[in-house]
Amino acid sequence: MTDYGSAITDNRLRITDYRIVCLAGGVGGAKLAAGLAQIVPPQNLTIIVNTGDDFQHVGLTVCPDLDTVMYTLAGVANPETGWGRAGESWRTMQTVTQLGGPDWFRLGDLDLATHLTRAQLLGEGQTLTAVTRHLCTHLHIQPVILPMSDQPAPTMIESDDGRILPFQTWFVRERWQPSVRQIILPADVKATHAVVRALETADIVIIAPSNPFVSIDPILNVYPIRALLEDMPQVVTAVSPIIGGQAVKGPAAKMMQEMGMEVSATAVAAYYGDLVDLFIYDRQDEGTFVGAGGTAVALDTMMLDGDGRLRVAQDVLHTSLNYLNA
Ligand code: FO1
Repeated sequence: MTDYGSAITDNRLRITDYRIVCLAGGVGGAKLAAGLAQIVPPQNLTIIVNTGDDFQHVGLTVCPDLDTVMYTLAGVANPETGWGRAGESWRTMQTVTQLGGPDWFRLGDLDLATHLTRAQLLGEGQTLTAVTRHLCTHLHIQPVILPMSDQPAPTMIESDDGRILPFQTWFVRERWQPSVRQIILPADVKATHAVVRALETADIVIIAPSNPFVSIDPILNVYPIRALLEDMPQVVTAVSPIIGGQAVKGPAAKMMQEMGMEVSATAVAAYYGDLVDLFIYDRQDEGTFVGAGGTAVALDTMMLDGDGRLRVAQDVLHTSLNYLNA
């Protein structure tokens, strides 16, 4: 059995020669993307981001996962919350609340500048892809960040009491407490040409340790992304978001319980199935992990700080390159 987890043994395998695509949702995806951006030349790194969490709020188009990835790569993300911007103030929305506006979704003053700029450019007829490129240019972000689609693709949550909730209503307003009966993804959402081209020319596709159900599935649900990964001649690597039976952040573990799944890296590997060539899980689960048929490698996958993000990105890339060139 090849030890894919070892450091690069063959110095012909230079990361800089490979095109990397990362599928990412919110915080976990943004952290790995930030680590990859420190290693992979910008022209060889594309991050495809979930837009199923996007919604209209106070007349603005809010794109939480795009913004979390952008802010993290720009080094301006709020480290406490994991979303929005660092050094934030809240005066505008506090005043909106005093004027009778909604108070359940906290938009900071600096963050509002992003939503205002996005709303203005969308209003001029620019696509979400073009608007994201505009924002990335002004945030001095070099890797390409792509929304999975330029069409709205709202993720809805069916709660166990039969309500169909818009994602942010479930996630923020109701603090992801309503038990999830199922996740409802839109039909007929198409990927942009830029997304298709990035996947068709990728050497390695990395599914980040984001929530498989509300961050990764909404991306795979966009036509023809899942088919492109299934037909991909190169390697598709997934990183488990579940470590030691827990989600590092967010509702993934609670959702797995509510949907009758075992809360484990093993269950995530089985859920992704043969879409994934290489499944990376945390060393904490080495004793209990049971593979799903593909290749699985245990690494230290905790990304607690900048160094952690760099280390995990390096290890995931090296493991993927070893697999690709085995
Ligand atoms: N999450 C919360 O739990 N409470 C909030 O008030 C909140 C505001 C917010 C504003 C901008 C933004 O980009 C994200 C925000 N989030 C908030 C997080 C957001 O709901 C999640 O990041 C994603 O939708 C799931 O990853």
